[in-house]
Amino acid sequence: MADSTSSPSTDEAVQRELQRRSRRAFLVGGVAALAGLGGWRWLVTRPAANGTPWPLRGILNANGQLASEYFSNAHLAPVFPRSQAQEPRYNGKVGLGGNFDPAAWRLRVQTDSAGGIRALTLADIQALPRVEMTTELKCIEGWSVVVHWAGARFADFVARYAPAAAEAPYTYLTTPDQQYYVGLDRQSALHPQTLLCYEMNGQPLTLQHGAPLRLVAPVKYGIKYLKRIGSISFPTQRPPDYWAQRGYDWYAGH
Ligand SMILES: Nc1nc2c(c(=O)[nH]1)N[C@H]1C(S)=C(S)[C@@H](COP(=O)(O)O)O[C@H]1N2
Ligand SMILES: [Mo]
Repeated sequence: MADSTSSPSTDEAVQRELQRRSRRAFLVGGVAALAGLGGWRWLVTRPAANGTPWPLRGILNANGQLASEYFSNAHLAPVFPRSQAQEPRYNGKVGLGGNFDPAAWRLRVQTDSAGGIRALTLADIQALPRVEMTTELKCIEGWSVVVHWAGARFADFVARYAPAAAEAPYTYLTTPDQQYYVGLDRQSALHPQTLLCYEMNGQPLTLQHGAPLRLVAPVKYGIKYLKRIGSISFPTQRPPDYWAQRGYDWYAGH
């Protein structure tokens, strides 16, 4: 592609180049331009602007609405200083009813394609490497809030407890009563910022916010942050999704 021979060498040049293109042409051309700049190894060693290497940040800004599988796990959502973290509103309570006892809770995990199920405790999840991050929870209703989370990477959970699932094309999570359910593509599930969270803003999760365990996926809208996870499985077909069935985009990336 012609563009790859004239690699833009400054942030401004990249911006100008991006603006020159149509959105569709850009998605393809932008990736080619990055390849021309020397590929991902170069990209990820660039100084971060707002938590994301600057060439990619520019692209995300210019192209924020396109869910880009192209960027794979090099697409990181912005991170914020912990001091900016706030208490999110209690939003969405589907599947949070009933007489729920977090102490008796078990996470049911599909461990293999033959239908094997394993019941895990919160201690099992907390035994995985602990990750903390301060990211923005964005609701499709139009509000957003910066929150500090602690939990385990979903990718680490898969590697430890469902190794065969690492190659499964989809992940499916439901509340214990199966009233709320979320489907994720494999790349989003294994994304380094996708966490199984047990703490919010330095405190154990409250019931309203999904105790004892919820999903947090900053590359997605809040509709995917399933609270009170009851089961996790790894289907080969695209699973249903509560909000996708009500007209929202199945991927719900941003
Ligand atoms: N079980 C369950 N999880 C859910 C929802 C829900 O209705 N039920 N709503 C989602 C939506 S739309 C958002 S924006 C976030 C809000 O999380 P919060 O209540 O911790 O702010 O939870 C998500 N997870
Ligand atoms: Mo939401």
